[in-house]
Amino acid sequence: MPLITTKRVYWKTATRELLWFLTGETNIRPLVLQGVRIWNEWPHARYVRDTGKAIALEDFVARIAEDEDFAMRWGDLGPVYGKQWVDWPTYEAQGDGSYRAGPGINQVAQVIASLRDNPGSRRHIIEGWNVAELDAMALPPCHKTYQFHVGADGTRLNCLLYQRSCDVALGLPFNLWSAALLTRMIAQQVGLEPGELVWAGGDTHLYLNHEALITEQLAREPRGHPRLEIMRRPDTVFDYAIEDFAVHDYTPHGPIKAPVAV
Ligand code: THF
Repeated sequence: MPLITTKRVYWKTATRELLWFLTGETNIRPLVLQGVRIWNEWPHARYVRDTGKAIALEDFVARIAEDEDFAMRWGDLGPVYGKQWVDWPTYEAQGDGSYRAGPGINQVAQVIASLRDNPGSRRHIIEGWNVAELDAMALPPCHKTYQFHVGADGTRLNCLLYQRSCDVALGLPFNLWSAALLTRMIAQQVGLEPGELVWAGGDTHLYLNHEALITEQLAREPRGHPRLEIMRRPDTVFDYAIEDFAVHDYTPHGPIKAPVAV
C-alpha cells in the first residue's frame, strides 16, 4: 500500500472517511461519533460565520455529538463526495419547462457492475465534480475523478486518480491511502488482483505553515513496505467495516502535527 512511512499516517481515520463516503452521508456526525475530526473545521467555520457566535471548535464538536437536531442543522457539508458518489442527482423534464427530481445514480455500484459486465470499457469513472452543485458544497471535491482500468491481461485492476488540488503535507497521505484502499475493495468485489495506482495532481501545494513538518519529514528515511489485509469479502462494496482491514509491516516514524487550512 502507498502508506507513507516517514510519519505516522492515521490510516484508520482515512478508512473511516472512505467508508463514510460510501454510505452517501454528508453530515460530519457519524465521523464525530467515531472520533474522526478531519472534517470538523468547515461546519464550525460556517456556524461561526452564520450565527456570529464565537464558539470554540471543541465545544461545537461536542454539541454535534450530543445534540442530533443541532447536528442536522449545522453538521452537514452539503452535497460533497458521498452524495455524488452514490446518489448523483438527476432531473426529469416535465414537458412544461419544469423539472422534477429523478432517481439518484450510484456511480460506485455502476462502476462495479460495468467492471464485471464489460471489463474493457473506457468508462469506469467515479466523478465528484458536479458542476451544478459546487456552490452548495462546503468544499468542492479535491480528489475528483477516479478512472478504473482492467489491465491488458485481464487480471488486474488499475486506478487513475486526478486530484484538482492537493495539500501535500496533510491531505496527500490520506488521499493516496484512500485511493489504493478503494481500488483494493473494488478489485476484491469483482475478482481482480490489485494493479497500479496512478496519481495525477493539478494544483499541488505546500502551505507555508507546514514548512517545519515537511522539513522534518524529508530528513527521515522511509521504513519498509506496509501491506493491507482485507479479512473478509463482504457481499457488496457498501458492506465493509473498519474491522475488515488490517495493516501489516507498518512501523512508521512518529506523527507530525500540523494545522489544516480551511
Ligand atoms: N483542506 C485542506 N486544506 N487540506 C486537506 O488535506 C483537505 N482534505 C480534506 C478536505 N479539505 C482539505 C479533509 N481531509 C487532516 C487530514 C485529512 C483532511 C483534513 C485534515 C488532518 O488534520 N490530518 C492530521 C491529523 C489526523 C487525525 O487527527 O486523525 C494528520 O496528521 O494527518 C484532504 O482531502
